[in-house]
Amino acid sequence: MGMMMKARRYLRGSGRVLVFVLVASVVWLLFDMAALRLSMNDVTGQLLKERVIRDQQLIRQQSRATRAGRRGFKHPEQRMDPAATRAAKGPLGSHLELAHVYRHGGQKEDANIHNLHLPEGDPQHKGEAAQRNVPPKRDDPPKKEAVNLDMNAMESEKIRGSDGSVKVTLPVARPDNIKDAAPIVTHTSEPKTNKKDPSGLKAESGTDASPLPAGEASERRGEDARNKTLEKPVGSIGQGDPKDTPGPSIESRARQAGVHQVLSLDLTIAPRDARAAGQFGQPALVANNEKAEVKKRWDEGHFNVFLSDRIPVDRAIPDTRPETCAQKLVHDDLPSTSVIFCFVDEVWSTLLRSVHSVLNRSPAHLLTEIILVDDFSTKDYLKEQLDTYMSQFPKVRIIHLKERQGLIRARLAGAAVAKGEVLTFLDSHIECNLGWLEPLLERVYLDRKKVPCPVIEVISDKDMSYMLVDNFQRGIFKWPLVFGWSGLPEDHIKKNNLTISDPIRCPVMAGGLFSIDKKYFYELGAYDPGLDVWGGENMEISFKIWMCGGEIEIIPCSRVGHIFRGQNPYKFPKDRQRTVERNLARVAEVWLDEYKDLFYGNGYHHLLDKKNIDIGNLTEQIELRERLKCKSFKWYLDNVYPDMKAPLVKAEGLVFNHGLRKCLTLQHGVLFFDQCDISSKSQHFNYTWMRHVRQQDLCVSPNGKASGIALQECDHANPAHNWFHKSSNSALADHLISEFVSSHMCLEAGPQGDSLHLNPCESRNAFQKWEFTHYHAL
Ligand code: UD2
Ligand code: MN
Repeated sequence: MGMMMKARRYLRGSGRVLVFVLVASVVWLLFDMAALRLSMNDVTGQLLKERVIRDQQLIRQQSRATRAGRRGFKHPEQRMDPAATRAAKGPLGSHLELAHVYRHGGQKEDANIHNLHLPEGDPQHKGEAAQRNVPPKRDDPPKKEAVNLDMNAMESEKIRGSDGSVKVTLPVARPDNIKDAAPIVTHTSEPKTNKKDPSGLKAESGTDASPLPAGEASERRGEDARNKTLEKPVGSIGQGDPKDTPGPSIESRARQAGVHQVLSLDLTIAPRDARAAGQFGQPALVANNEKAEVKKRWDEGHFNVFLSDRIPVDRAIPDTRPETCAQKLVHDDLPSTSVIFCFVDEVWSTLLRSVHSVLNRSPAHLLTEIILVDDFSTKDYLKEQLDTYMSQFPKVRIIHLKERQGLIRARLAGAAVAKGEVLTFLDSHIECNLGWLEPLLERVYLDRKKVPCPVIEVISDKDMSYMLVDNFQRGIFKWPLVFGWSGLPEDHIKKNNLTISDPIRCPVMAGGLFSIDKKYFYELGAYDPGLDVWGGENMEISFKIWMCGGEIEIIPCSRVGHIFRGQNPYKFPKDRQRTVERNLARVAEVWLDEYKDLFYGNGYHHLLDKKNIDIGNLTEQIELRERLKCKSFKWYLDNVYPDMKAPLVKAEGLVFNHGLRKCLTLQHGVLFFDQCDISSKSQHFNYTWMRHVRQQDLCVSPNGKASGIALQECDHANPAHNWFHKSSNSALADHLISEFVSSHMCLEAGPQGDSLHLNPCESRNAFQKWEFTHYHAL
């Protein structure tokens, strides 16, 4: 009782306050401790989280490193290592001599040029080299890699969430495509519902086109659009070219449209017969007792047709893209494309494999249609049998041309009926690789005047294996308009900080594989329809694109394999060589301006005599160039292909005579000798690609009578104006040998310096030795 009283007393007045403060302090202390514990938890949590993320990154890095090392097929990031960008030096195959090609005309070998060896001065073979423009192959042996790629192909699709975590989803393939041993017939990328949905947009919400689980896709895309616009879209990857820096318009387009990671679609991801020949792009083997059959069937396509027929038409191939490609962003509203294949007498299995690779590895909503243009093939299987087979794919349309048009006009026929916003041309013996289409369309989307080409990889003509090619390769040409591949100069890569996945500006395209905005294609006047059958059209479209405001690029994240053949497996309606050189002459006349001399002067002199060739009417092509206000060829060389050496003359300056020790002088229409004076215009002569020794319009030439020399107005068709000089390493290299007379006659100065005549050539005669001040191309 007393205790209670005491307590009550304490709880009265100031005592009450004291107790309250005490209790409050205790409670406060307790709270504080709890809070401390909470925040401790927070800190440890944060630390833990960071460690987990770090570990995750480490694991990811390690697995990437081991994968790259193990597989070898992927591009290691070793662009600073010159060996990585240098082409394989070895031969591609036993009968293919991959070497430095452009040796004609005594030019130095260019270690960066990869093509086939051309016999010197034999233009007939030049077309052949152009045909077999096999890109430089990587050293990596394909066999080992292919096996590992299999494992990679089976790997689940990884999607990076907005929180940076990596989510693993199911493989992209639809369940019905994973079934073992399903017949090829059912293996189509065309969902049945597509028949009812001609818009082809159905895939947007389904699992077909999206690597995300159904339902999540559209949601996630919206999220991507909001969160990822700050990241570089594919198209913004720079290469030191101001055009490639994303301007505000692209940024705002990105914000409006939304972006997503490139869809790495592949319906062959779970091949039904993993042990099938050539599966995963591995080399297929031929037994000894089958070799005769291989040989017998070779000429049907000028590659191993026997093996091609044995390999599944929907085989899997290794994903050879650089590592970063799968993470690249592309826009949600890319334009859709018509894929156009032209063919004449294509091998059945190769044609089918080409078509299946497009169906299986393209997002359905971006593929308007596939147009097959049969260029009046002679094979029966390319008629009804083909129509029947393709009828199961609603997107495939076939045009049978009524007469042979050649690939150029066949492509035009395909383009004329195409409904897609973009045209994508492909050869009929290719295999499109994973994620090949979106990176191409992205470039067109960013700028309709960009003409993107995939990296062309090599499908071996012998064992049908899928082979990786060197990084940083671009398409170039050498005179006389011979296509080839060349590695980007190392300092250019360094200066512009290029990575292996950045688009590469290309002076010319190989020709067979590219996407182009359809309207832009027609604005450019499409192809010159006067080009026949095969050859030269890649030069024409390349010059046209660059000179009339467009750009050609190779997109390393888009890869397509192609069978490079040793010979055209089809007949040419006219002589093959004449067809190709006629096409090239048309291109030279329309596009090369004064540089056409370099074309004719490097092995095509004979085309200058119009009696030898009818290149047809060029009026429309020349008018087109004027109408489009295209830039000059000089502009093209200076801006697009500055590393190309294109001197307008072979030599120039004073023409010094060794015996006389004086220089040739032309004054008031008279030729004589005088003391050499470098500043004297009357002593300045050019030695041209036409092999003229000329001052302005006047050419030094035999006067026809006796052995005298005269000045005549220069004429390309007159062989009397042509002189061989330094054309060989022979004892007559310093001489000026008349091309006009059959026996070797040389230009000789009279001993007193008062005459000039043609005399039989003598190697030691100093009065027959001449020297120009500057030699540009000898
Ligand atoms: C390359 C190009 C090719 C073309 C050619 C020059 C690549 C991979 N290939 O030679 O597309 O630019 O250089 O013209 O860049 N075809 C016809 N009708 C004909 C002749 C050919 O439809 O009269 C088809 C042929 O079936 C093939 C395509 O055109 O699908 C290209 O012919 P190619 O494969 O013989 O040319 P290629 O690869 O040697
Ligand atoms: Mn081809």
